[in-house]
Amino acid sequence: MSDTKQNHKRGPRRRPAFQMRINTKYAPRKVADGQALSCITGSSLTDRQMLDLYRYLKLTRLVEERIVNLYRQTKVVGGVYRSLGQEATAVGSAYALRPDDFITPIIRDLGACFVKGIRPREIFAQYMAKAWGPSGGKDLNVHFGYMEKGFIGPISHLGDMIPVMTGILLGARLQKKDIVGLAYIGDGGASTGAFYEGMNFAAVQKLPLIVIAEHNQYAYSTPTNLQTAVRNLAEKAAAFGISGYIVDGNDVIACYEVTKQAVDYARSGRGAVLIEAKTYRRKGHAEHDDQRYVPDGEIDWWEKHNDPVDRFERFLLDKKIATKEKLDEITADAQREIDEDSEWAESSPMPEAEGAVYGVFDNSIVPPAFRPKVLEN
Ligand SMILES: Cc1ncc(C[n+]2csc(CCOP(=O)(O)OP(=O)(O)O)c2C)c(N)n1
Ligand SMILES: [Mg+2]
Repeated sequence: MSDTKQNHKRGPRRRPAFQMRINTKYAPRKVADGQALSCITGSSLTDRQMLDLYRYLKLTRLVEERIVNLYRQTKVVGGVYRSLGQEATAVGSAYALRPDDFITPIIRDLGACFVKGIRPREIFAQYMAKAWGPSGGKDLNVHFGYMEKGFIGPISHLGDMIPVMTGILLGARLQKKDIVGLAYIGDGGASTGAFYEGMNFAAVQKLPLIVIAEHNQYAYSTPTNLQTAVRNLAEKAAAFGISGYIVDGNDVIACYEVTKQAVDYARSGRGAVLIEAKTYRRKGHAEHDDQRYVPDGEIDWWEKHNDPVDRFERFLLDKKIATKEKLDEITADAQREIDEDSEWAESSPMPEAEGAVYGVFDNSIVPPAFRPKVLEN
C-alpha cells in the first residue's frame, strides 16, 4: 500500500498538540547581590532614539507630577491615575510602532500617548475638562481618543477594548490597510470575558493584534494571585494558540525590543501576540487610594531598586550614550514645556454648555424637525 493511500485511510494528518511557547528572552533577569539593575544591551536603537525614549519617560513622570499638583489645587475634574514605576512599559512598547499603527491605552499608559504624538497641553486641558482638551471637556478625563494620531480612547469597562481593537484590525484588513494594533490591559482586565473573546477572535483570524498585559501586581487592592491561577499572564496565550512573551516591564529597551519583534511578526501576517510586562504599581489605584493593603516596605523596595527611569539613566551613563549634563538638559527642556503647557491649559476656556448636545449623534443627518432648538442657532 502506497503512503498516499495509507494517509487517506487514516484521514487527515493530525496536528501535533499545541506546545506552550513562552518566549522569555526579555524577561526580568536576576542580578548578583549588591549589583544595580540596568537595561539590556544589544539593542537596535540608535543613541538618538535612546535619548528620545529618555525624554518620553521623563515627560510622563513630570506631567503626572504636575497633574497631581493641579489635583491638589482642586483644578482637576475627576480622578488621577498614575503610572509611577510603569512608565517604561508604555513608552518602550509604543515606540516600536509606526505612526499609522493604532493603540488603545488604559490608565497607566500616558507615556504611550506622548509617543503617539499628543502634547502635554492637551493632557492638562483634558484633566481640567477644558474646551480645548481632546474630548472638549466631556466624559471622564481618561476617556479620550485621537483618531488622527492613532489612538482609540478607552472606556471604563475592563477588557472591552480588546474586541474593539480586534474589530478595528478586521476592518483595516477589509480596507486593505497595513496597520498593527496595540492594546494594553491590566492583570485584572486580563481576567474578564471580553479579553478572552477578543483575543480568541483575533487569534483565529490571524489579525495583527498585540496585547500588552501590564502585570503591576494589583487590581484596585486585589493582589494578582487572588484573582487568577496562572503565575505568568503570558501563559494565557496557550488558550488562544498564539505566542506569549514575558518582558521586564521596567526595562524600556527590553519593552521596545519585545514589541518590535511582535510587531514584525504580526505585520507579516502571522497573527496575534500576547506580551506580559512584569512591573509594579507604586501608587494606589488612584490618588485617593492610600495603599494600606500593601505590605510594609514593598513600595520602597521597588522605588529604590527597580525604578525604570533610574535604570535607564544608569544604562545611558554607563554606556556613555549621554553625560549627566545632557540628561539634565533633556529634563529641563521637558520641564519647560510642561510649565508653558500647563499655563496654556489653565488659561484656556471651559466648554460652552450648549456643546453638550454635539458629538452624541451625527447632527448633520438629524432631520431639522427633530433637532433640538439649540442646534438651529
Ligand atoms: C468589567 C469591569 N469590572 C470592574 C471594573 C472596576 N475596576 C476599574 S479599574 C479596576 C482594577 C483594574 O486593575 P488592572 O486591570 O490590574 O489594571 P491596573 O489598574 O492595575 O492598571 C477595577 C476592578 C471595571 N471598570 N470593569
Ligand atoms: Mg493591575
